[in-house]
Amino acid sequence: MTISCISNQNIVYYPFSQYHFRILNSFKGNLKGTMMVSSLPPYSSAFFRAVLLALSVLWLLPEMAFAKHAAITRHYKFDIKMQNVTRLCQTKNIVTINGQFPGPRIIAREGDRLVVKVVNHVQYNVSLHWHGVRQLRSGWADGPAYVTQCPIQTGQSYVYNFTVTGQRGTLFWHAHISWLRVTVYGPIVILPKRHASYPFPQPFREVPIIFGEWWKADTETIISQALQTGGAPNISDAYTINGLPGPSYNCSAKDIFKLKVKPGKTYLLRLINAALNDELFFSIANHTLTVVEADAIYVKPFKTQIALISPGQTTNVLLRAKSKVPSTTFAMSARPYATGPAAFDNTTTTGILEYEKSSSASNSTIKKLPLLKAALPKFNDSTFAMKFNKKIRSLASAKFPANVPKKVDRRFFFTVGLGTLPCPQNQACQGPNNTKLAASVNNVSFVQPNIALLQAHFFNKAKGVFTSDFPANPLIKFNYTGTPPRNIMVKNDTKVVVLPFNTSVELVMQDTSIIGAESHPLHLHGFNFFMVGQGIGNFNPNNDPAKFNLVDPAERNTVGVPSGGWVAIRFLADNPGVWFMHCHLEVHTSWGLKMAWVVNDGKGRKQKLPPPPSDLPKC
Ligand SMILES: [Cu+2]
Repeated sequence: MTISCISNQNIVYYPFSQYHFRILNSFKGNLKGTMMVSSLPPYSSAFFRAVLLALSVLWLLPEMAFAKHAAITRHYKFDIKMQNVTRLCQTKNIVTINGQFPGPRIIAREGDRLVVKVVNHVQYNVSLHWHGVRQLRSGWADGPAYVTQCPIQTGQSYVYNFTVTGQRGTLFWHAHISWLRVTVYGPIVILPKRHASYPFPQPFREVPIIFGEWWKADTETIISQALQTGGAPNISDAYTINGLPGPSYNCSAKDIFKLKVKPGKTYLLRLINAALNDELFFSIANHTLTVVEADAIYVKPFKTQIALISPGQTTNVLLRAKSKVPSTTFAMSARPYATGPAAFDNTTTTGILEYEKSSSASNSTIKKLPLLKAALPKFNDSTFAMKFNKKIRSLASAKFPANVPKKVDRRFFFTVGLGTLPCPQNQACQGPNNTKLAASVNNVSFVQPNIALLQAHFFNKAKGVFTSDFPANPLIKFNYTGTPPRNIMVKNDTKVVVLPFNTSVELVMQDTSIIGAESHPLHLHGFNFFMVGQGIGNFNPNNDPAKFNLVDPAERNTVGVPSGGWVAIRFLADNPGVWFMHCHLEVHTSWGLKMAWVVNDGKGRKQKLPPPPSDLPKC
């Protein structure tokens, strides 16, 4: 069982059996290792002297040090190691951080620097990604393997060093190589600057709720076999809430996430979808949720019974507990929103919302209360999906403006979807008509290079690694959401789009019906983008742009391309580096639904990517 609560003033963790956290009674204490008041360049001797001084100041005068918010550096140590974990009656050796599943949470305030030392003690190559963190001029810390870094090899380490600038809310971190993120993930909580308040009533407690996906079998074997045979990988056996599947699964009566609430209090639930391959509906029986934030950006609050959250997305919702203790408990359930042609795990994960009795009533005999079920939409409810996504709007206030690019320098139109690759000779393949299943962007199925794109770019060694001719438009036009063309073969290649610094980009992503229409949650590294439009069917460049919302569109890092439809986004390429963009359904990424943007340095001193840290892993 796991409950962990965070209040803005006082960080208090309630550790239960699965999810171990230190109890911290305020942000005065350090999280792990040292914390320092610093704006000095790291790793100089002056810096270390300053650290010692700062620590002694903190030790003697902690209150004074926090009289006003000073950005600090927070150190974490992540040891990647194997750990036996039992779920659904089966024990499995999984990759974890520090032996924890889900992994430890990272907490910072807006403006803080995070320094995470990652040491790899497992047989796999690993890299970690700080999903949604903008990584302004710190692209070397972004994490996708072979994009911004070579993976950390067994026995090696790497220090991820970055500052959280202009963001506050919920994000998460996860492994970014192969399918290791299936068990290697955890929350990132970014609190507002000290003395800054939320644009909504201060919740009584804050609770991360991280959804995951669980396979009984070894997922590295599953995906490597699927890529060999060309067929679809096996579906998962369960979904989890904070690592726990809940009562609808075999052997899981004790593996239930329980949230205890006090009547009348308001809770901020930090929802994170860390599942590999499934978008999820989430609902709490007989309770209304108020959505207040998405992807670490405040949104115009709206009430809903059901939230939809795609892999890679995070959503903060307020839950107001009923004023009187009810004589029932309430299911908190999640199950997939699934639109594709393939089989999917159609099971439901459930946690339990319980009300705490007042102290006078606590002596009465504890009886088992009935569990009220949560109602969820049908699996393919695209109408709900489209309506829900339309409700997500930026605050667009003076304090939290929506800086939507009004002029567009470059326009792109990308098809995203499935396709096939030829079966190698002397092999039988399990894709359609003896082919291998694949996926692509503008029919380019991305092939991972042998060294990181960012290294190749930074050291002017792109030759033989990537080419800069990623198509801005489909090379062959067809009725994208109608009858697919006869030839559905994709091309394997490593291509990027190169953008000058500060290019404002409009990108329309169009789902295709090749093999089957499907919703694709596309994730962009290094930027937030504005979702200015979406629609069903084929994008119409003559009529649709007039309907774009340039006033208060959602600002996100992951957006669902509607099944059989399109989405239009805008972003300003103001962050030099190489930025991965891919479907956050991991199976589609494995099949090649990914590409990268290269953003060149600008002329200004603060418009250039600094050189890599000396411990950047080698391939
Ligand atoms: Cu996809």
